[in-house]
Amino acid sequence: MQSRRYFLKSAGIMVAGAVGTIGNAGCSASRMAIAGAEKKTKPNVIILLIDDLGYGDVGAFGCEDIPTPNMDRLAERGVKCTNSYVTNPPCSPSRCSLMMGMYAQRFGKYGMARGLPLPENKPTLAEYMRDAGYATGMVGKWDIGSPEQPPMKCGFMEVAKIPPTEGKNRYICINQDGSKGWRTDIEGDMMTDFIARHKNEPFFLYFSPQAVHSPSSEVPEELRKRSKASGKRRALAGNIISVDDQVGKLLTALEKYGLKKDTLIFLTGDNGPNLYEGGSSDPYRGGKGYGTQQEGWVHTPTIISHPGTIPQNSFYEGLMCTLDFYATTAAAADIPIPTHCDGVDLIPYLKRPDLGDAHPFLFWLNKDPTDPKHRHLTAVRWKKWRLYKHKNLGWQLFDLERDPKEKNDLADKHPEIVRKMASKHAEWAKTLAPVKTASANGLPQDTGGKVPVGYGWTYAVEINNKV
Ligand SMILES: [Ca+2]
Repeated sequence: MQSRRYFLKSAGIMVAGAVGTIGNAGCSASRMAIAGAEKKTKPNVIILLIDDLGYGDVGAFGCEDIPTPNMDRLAERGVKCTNSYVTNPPCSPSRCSLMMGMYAQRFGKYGMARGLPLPENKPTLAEYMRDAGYATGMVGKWDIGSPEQPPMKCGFMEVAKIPPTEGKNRYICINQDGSKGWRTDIEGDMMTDFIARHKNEPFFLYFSPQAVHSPSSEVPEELRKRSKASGKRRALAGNIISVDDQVGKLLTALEKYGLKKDTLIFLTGDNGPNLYEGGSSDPYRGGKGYGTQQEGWVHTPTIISHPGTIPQNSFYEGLMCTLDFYATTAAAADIPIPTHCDGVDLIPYLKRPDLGDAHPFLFWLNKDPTDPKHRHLTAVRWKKWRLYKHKNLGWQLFDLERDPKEKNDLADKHPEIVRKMASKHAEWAKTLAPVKTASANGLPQDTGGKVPVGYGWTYAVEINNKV
């Protein structure tokens, strides 16, 4: 079987050869040929993917009880995206679809399906950037692909090892000198270490911390006491504040190295807030846990910043999703958007919000038979409407502008809108691959590629030479 690495070499040639015919704006075969010579003009790209971050849990999006001054600062130097979505909730499918830039159902992943491989015949975003001459690094949680697809084999040249944790804790770690460390802090330090070492070349960094995934019970009092949140939300608030501290470290590092204008940053959540931890999707309803049927499970707080290139202190209300990060990153690096991508380059929309929705329609279809039923989801977004299929009552229609909490079902009042949106969903569903479950394919259930445990970095070149 052809290896991913070998395939990519041929895929790269294929893409370069196709440039002239697909005619991407701003990209030409001659530019591709001299890509090495223009290295310094290519922007760095950083994706900050925060686990279970709720729309109502960030100051820039209206949260009042948890201070997030650094995320808010990032929003001030960029665009707040107020209708940004995850099309494939929750953790694993969300990350797989982001890394491939395509609906995960196109490769058979209709739900968690941990262990199901990423397609071998299409480059991941990291592979694509690596092959375009970028230094690629990853810090944090992976939860993508099969056991044979750790990040080092999916395009990341450097992967931060996960420090050993104390007992069954997820956040309280043991440092090399035996002292205790806070995982989010350590991840933030690895992020800035990567930037320090690659500041003189274009880099692609994927920062995907463990936070703010449960359990927030490990959050120390010095973090908890920095918010006004109360009840169980107080611990979660400490977790969010710790992530915000890392965003602060990042912004300081970029300023220190003079990279502020040379760096495109995306910040978003991998799915909505964990309601059991006190997370909020306000003004919407729903989230992870008992709110998976509502808007809040998939509507995430997204900030995109690239000072000097896209507007600052601005907002974009059009429909968009994390599938767009791949296409936007490729376009920013001045390389063609691969044909497998379902996403679009967002930059023109962020520059000119009057262009409207980046996607006329967005679709959801979670139906992995090995997932709990509450995680099954069929829905469509179009203009201000959300069409959602209730398991007993059929299609329900909500006007999210007037009714963000989805209390008034308007399906009977607007049957023509229901028909239109439902038929678009059916058309889209016909283009997808059949459902694949991890276990039915003889794959280990609930596993996937792993990040090595230890201190410092794992280098892909070492791993791949061993195989
Ligand atoms: Ca998650």
